[in-house]
Amino acid sequence: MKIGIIGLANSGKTTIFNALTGQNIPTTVYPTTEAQPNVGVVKVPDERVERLTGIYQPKKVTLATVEYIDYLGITKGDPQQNRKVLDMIKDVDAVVHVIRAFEDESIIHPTGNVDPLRDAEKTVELELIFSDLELVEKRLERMEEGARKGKKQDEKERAVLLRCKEVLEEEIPLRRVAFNEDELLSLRHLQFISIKPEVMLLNLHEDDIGSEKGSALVEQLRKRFELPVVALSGKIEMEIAQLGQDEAKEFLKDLGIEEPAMARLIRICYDHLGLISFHTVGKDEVRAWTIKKGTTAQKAAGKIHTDIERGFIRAEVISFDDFIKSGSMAAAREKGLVRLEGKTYEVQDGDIINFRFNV
Ligand SMILES: Nc1nc2c(ncn2[C@@H]2O[C@H](COP(=O)(O)OP(=O)(O)O)[C@@H](O)[C@H]2O)c(=O)[nH]1
Ligand SMILES: [Mg+2]
Repeated sequence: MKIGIIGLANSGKTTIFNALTGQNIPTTVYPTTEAQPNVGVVKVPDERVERLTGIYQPKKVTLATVEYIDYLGITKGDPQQNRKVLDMIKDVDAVVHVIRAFEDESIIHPTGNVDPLRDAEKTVELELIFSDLELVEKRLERMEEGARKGKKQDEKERAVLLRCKEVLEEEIPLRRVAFNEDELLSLRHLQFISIKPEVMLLNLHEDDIGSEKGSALVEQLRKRFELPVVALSGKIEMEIAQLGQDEAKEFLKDLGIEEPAMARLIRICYDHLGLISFHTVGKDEVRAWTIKKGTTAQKAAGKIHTDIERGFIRAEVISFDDFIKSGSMAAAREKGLVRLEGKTYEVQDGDIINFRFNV
C-alpha cells in the first residue's frame, strides 16, 4: 500500500512522516517551495503474525508494508506548484491530509492564522478539486481537437468526463460520485486526486491531546467531509517513533495515548480502503498478505504467484482464532476445522490459507 501525505506548508507533514516511518528528516519553520520528496517504507504491525511466528519459528517472517511519500505543501491558488506535488503522489492508494491545529507564532502559517476548517475546505480540498478539473478540461480539449482532425472519439470516456466536470465545478470531490466499473476504467489513466480515499489527520498542539477543543474539531471535520479523522500531536508522535519499544510504551501511558500514530493510522487506512490480511504459514516462512475485502480465494492466490492463481485447485482454510484454539494445524485438522474451499470462496480477514495448485 502506498500513501501520500498532503497538506499546507508547515502543517506538520514532515513531522508526521517522521512519526510514521521512524525517520528523522529535518522539519521547517518557513513554508518552502523546494525540497526532495521523502519516501519511507514501514512494516504493518500485525499481532497475528507475531503469534504465528511464536508457533512456527519460521526462518523468515514477512509483514505487509506501507510506503509513505511526503513532499511539498499544497499552495492556495498556485496550480503549477500543486501539480508538482500531486504528480509526485499520483499513483498512491490513499492520501493522508494533515491539517494544522497547533498554535505557534514562530512557525509561519501560509494562510495567516490557524483555522483548521478553513484550511481544509477552502484551500487544500478545493485545490485538489481544481487540479482535477484542470485535468478534465485538458483531456476534453484534446479529445475535441482529435475529433476535429477526424479521430474517432471515445464517447464513453467523453460522457464520464463531462460528468466529472459537472461535479468538480460544484466543488464536490470525485470520491463522492458512485462511478461504475466501466467508468472507473475509462478514468483510470487520468490519475485524479480527489477520487482517492482520504484520511484526515488533525495535528494538535501537544497540550491539546484529549481536549474538548480537539474532539470538537474532529467532529466538525468528520461532519463536513464525511471522512475518517484522526487527532494526534505530530511533535509527540515523532518523539515516540524515535524511542525504543519499552520506553515508548511508558511514554504513551503517561500521555494517555493508547496506540502510537504509526499503528493507528495504518489500521484506519486499512479499514477505510476495505483492506484485510490473510496469512500463509510454515517452517520456512510466516507471511501476511494484503487484499481487498471480497477477494476470492483464486484471486488471493494470485497475490502470491500467478501460477498459483492459474493452477488453483483448492484452498485449505482455517480462521486465525480456530487455529490458536486448536494449538496446531494437526489438531485443527483432527477437529475438522481446516476447511476445503473452492475458487469463489471469499477470503476473510485473518484466514490462514494453504493453496493447492498444479502448473
Ligand atoms: N508544537 C507543535 N509543533 C509542531 C507539531 N507538528 C509540527 N510542528 C512544527 O511545525 C513546523 C513545521 O513542521 P513540518 O513537519 O516541517 O511541516 P511541513 O511543512 O508540513 O512538512 C516544525 O517546526 C515542527 O516542529 C505539533 O504537533 N506541535
Ligand atoms: Mg515538509
